Amino acid sequence: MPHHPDYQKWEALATKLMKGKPFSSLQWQTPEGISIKPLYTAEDLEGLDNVNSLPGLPPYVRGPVATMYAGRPWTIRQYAGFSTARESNEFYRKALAAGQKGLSVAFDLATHRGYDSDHPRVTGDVGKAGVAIDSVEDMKILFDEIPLDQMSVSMTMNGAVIPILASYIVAAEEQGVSHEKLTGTIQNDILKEYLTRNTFIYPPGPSMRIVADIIGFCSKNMPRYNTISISGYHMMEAGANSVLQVAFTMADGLEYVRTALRAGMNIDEFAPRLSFFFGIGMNFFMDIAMLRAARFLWHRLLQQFEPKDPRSSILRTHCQTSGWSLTQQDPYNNIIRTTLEALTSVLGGTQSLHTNSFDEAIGLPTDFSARIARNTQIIIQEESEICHVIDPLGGSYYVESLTNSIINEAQKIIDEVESLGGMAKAIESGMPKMRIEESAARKQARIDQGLDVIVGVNKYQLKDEKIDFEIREVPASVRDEQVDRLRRIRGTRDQAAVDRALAELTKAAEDGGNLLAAALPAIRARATVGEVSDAMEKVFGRFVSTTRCISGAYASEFQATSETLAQLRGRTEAFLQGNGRRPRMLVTKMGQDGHDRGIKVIASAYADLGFDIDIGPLFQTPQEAAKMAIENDVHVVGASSLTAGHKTLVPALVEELKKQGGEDILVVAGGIIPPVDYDYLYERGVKAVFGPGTSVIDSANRTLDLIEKHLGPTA
Ligand code: MLC
Ligand code: 5AD
Repeated sequence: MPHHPDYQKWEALATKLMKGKPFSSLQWQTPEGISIKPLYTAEDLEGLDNVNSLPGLPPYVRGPVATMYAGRPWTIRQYAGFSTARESNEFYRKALAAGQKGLSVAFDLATHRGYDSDHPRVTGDVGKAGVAIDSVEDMKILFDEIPLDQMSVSMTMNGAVIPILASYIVAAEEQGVSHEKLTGTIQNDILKEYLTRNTFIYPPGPSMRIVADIIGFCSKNMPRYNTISISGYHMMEAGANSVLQVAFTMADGLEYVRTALRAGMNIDEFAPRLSFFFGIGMNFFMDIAMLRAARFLWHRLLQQFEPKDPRSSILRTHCQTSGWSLTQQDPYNNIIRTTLEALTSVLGGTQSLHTNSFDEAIGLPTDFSARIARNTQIIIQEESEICHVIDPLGGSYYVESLTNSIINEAQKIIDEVESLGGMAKAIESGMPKMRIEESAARKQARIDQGLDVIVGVNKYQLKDEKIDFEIREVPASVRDEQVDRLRRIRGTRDQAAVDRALAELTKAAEDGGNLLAAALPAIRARATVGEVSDAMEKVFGRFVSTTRCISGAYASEFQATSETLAQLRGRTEAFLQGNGRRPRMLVTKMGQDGHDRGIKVIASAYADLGFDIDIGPLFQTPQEAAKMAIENDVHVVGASSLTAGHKTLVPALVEELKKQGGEDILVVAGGIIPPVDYDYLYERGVKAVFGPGTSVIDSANRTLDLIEKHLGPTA
């Protein structure tokens, strides 16, 4: 019992207020499995080794730099990109003039997956979810009038990391900026792509070699450049709770360190330029503690490699507020959510921050929504006076205790991963993916029961939803522009020089030469992103992932008394009796969109509810999805789209079903689909659109209604 002199007095007062309910009923069990008490006192700090350090000194809990924001605030670094390089460049320059401090490039999915804009697999993706870059000519336009020796630029690129980083380096050369002056970050974190984000190109082995080649080239030639951004963000967005996020991110980090060591580098040559990236959700104190715990853990974990340079074990990080936590319903609420998450990031001591726009669940940021997102940070930085004191929550009974709990819980998971042989092996075993998907399914079940509140979605809903702001739409003509430019580039370059350089790159892929160094001449000669990717694919092949689905997690999170669950299970059982088989659905993601949290949750929840579920492999074309639906004899196809491909790919699926003799199969759609596009889809044969925030129970009931109506009365 706490030995505060007044503790018993407090307990007596509190017990009286409980009116007979046990005091323990005020304890809250977090999704991470941490038990939170209603009150923390000085006793909770006793014996904790994360308490009482100083910023800039080991174990760095209080921050990586001695003066932190008192000396220099975090970098306001908004992630952005859409349409052509010219349009994105204009957007960047306006943002910088309005107070943004660093750049962060979002590429389109065609670029991510190493396809030129004229490739037949990417017709629905060009310029949609980010900027289309086909060659160094596009890259030069992207940074037109932005001096690359002064501006730090982050590029979120993992799959096509060799041609993109090479294009950036060559664009800088052609600005007169030499390699050693470049400052910025390349994401270059391939492990989490196999786990969640899905923009891989090659199999894991060669991909890890690419990571090592980039770390090797940059640590020699670009000393100010961060060679990797080890990312937990995408795991959080896929459903990981804070402990899972930090544990798997640390485990990924260890795998990269070992990869670089195996490639012959010395720990102090590269570790100071490893950087991190965390996603920040709505559990305010949890994620403040998560960032503090991450710094502690990284420092402790790095000691096994015996670094001599103190910078080698300092964790520096970028943070982004959670996109998943934002809603399509009552969307101005998102400004408040993002403000809270921004405060979490700042009180947790981030080095760089992206704040999401309030139209997140509807489309890409417009000038208006981007201004509010940016100003959220500027107001915290310049109006709130928060920056004057370093780690202001250091010493807080609750925050320190929570920091310690996260350290301990995360360490257990890191140990588990280590016992499987490290993160690469763990990913092969499927363990991290299953944990994340289970966490996502449980979260959805809590939301669907109203246990976790989302204002405007499962509580305080608006009767009348109106969108009274502009929505960004990228026109399909962007693809034509890119295709035109590609044709011009291919028509004016020295083709023999391109062929020679690409052959050299293929040779480097075969015989172990540094791939980034080998790609530079090809990019200088105007080889395209797709051609450079292909030159390596010849040797490495293209990776095809397998899709597995967890079961039981959604249903088990429901309270035993839940009638909604029982009612729906009764319906699917009755369907089975009446039709001789269960309602069967294929869930598919078409185009290059790999955001699969939605389909995974739908698949595992629907299966728990009594549906037969097929999951299509990632990156299906409409033709492939239709063929699979017909072969599997499904009643309905659920197409999920989060990256603006819905207007091309979903109607194409309806057409393909007709063409291939599957006109009896219904099509429903879900994901980030602006309500203004619903009618467009209905007119083209889509039977229902389930926007973000739809309860799975509701969508399952409505899907079953559609199937039953379509089949007519059963005998
Ligand atoms: C910092 N500095 C100080 C200081 N604080 N100097 C004196 N006093 C202080 N108080 C110095 C630093 O040492 C550094 O110099 C320089 O100032 C810049 O500070 P920084 O803290 O390193 O900030 P920054 O340059 O912004 O770098 C932050 C980072 C980096 C290390 C986290 O990796 C980064 O910018 N990451 C961004 C990643 C990103 O944008 N990702 C988007 C993903 S979106 P020096 O010389 O030491 O460097 C995504 C979505 C999706 O992934 O899925 O598509
Ligand atoms: N522009 C701005 N933000 C983007 N995001 C993704 N693509 C873009 C883009 N092109 C943000 C969203 C998303 C997260 C992964 O990154 O907030 O949820």
